[in-house]
Amino acid sequence: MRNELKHYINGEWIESTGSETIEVINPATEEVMGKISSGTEEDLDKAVKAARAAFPTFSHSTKEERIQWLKNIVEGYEARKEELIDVMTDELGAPLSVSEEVHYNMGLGHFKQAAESLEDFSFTEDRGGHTLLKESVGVSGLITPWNFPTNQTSTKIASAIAAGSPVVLKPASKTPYAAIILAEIIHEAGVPKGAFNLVNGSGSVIGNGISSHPDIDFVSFTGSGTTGEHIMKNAAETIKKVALELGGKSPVIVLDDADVEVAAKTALSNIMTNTGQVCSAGTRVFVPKSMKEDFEKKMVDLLPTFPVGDPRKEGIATGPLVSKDQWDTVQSYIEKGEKEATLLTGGTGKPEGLETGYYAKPTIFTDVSNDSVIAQEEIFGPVSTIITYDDLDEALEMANDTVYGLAGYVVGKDEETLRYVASNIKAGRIKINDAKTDFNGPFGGYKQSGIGREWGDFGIEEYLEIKSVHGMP
Ligand code: TAP
Repeated sequence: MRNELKHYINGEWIESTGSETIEVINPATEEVMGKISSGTEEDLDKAVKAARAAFPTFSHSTKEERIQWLKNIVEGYEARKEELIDVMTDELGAPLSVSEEVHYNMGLGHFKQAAESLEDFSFTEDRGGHTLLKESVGVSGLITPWNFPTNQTSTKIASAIAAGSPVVLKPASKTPYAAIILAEIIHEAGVPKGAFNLVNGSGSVIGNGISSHPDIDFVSFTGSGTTGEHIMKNAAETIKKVALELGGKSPVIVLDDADVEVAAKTALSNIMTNTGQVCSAGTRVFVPKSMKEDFEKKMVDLLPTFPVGDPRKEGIATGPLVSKDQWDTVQSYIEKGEKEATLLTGGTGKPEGLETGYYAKPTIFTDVSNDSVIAQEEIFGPVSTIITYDDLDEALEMANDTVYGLAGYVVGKDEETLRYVASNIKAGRIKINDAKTDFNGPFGGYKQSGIGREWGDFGIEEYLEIKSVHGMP
């Protein structure tokens, strides 16, 4: 049992002022893997006070000091690689290979990138008639979800350190252990006391408390739209700056010159990686009518190349969903889909032989209408929807006909058409064919997918205020 009942406040691990705890469940075994303490408002208050006290010095730390802290974190993070991989497999159910290649690497990438971005970052700029100063935004509250335990926390923490903003982090209570290891790494890295604080607990107490705390200046939240809306309303009371990274229902546009196999693999990897629990997942696949039968057949034929099963077993690509709640949600969408569209493969229930654990059947719907529920609402599971089109502009119109705008994918060959699609999808991030991810590429959404951008130099800007000085001597 992994019982971690302390919070990290002002450079120390301290007991919670309350006695309540939250159980953490391993989604592959359905067993309790440990407990965390359910923090109180008093705990949060202590953390905010520590961050506030750290602010004057931390916000005036030099670029060189911040780069050194980030580099120390990178070193500590690498030293604890096996542990991080192991814990994310247990708390999230991510297959060991995914814990390493996706989760571990993304967390590492953000710390490395922040150090690199800082090298060229200017906190002072002479703009002719005035001088621009970029100063730390103040105390930041970070609220993170369970689907990427190191990625979501690391991008926020790395940017905040780079900007000299002290933080209070509340990680998702379903996946708190990777964040606890991160706190230990940050402690060892020599980050000044009070500059990083971690308070575990529920969204309704600690998350809610962060968004309404009068002494927090900025809230950076990643998670569901409903919670995002709640946070924005709370933050309005003290006119806090907010950054929201919310959901998506991103399109994959398959062009008529695309290789069918490459396109089918792209569509599958979008719903199978992290069991489809990815805000930027391409879950609406737009396919030319002439390609429909070939594409459907390829998707079904290639599905076994993403084996579902025990995340600790070698060769497994897709693990269980994170929780019973998430499993129930996915089941209810599959039920809806069976009424709205044609079920190509999958369906409700658990895959054969995987009765224990929150495993869902990878499910593909075809003959889907873009205005159906399964094409408009975020499912957050291994469910894909195929929508056919006659001409590309019609596909783009449907692709943009959503309240979301987080990401978009395009698969094909003609360069001019690829550029045309990339500039006409209304979303914050576009991926063309199998392009590699650049950690300096801003991440964030148009429309109801959010406000603000994370990652790299744009991520650092979120934790800064802008001041114009006229007549600087
Ligand atoms: P949320 O409730 O939004 O959880 C995200 C974070 O917000 C967690 O740390 C959570 O704490 C906290 N939180 C919950 N209620 C809060 C409140 N009233 N005030 C402030 N913070 C609060 O998401 P969920 O329930 O875990 O997942 C539900 C759905 O959200 C999923 O099915 C999926 O569609 C979507 N989702 C999207 C994303 C991304 S990356 N866009 C990530 C996760 C989920 P606790 O962990 O203690 O509840």
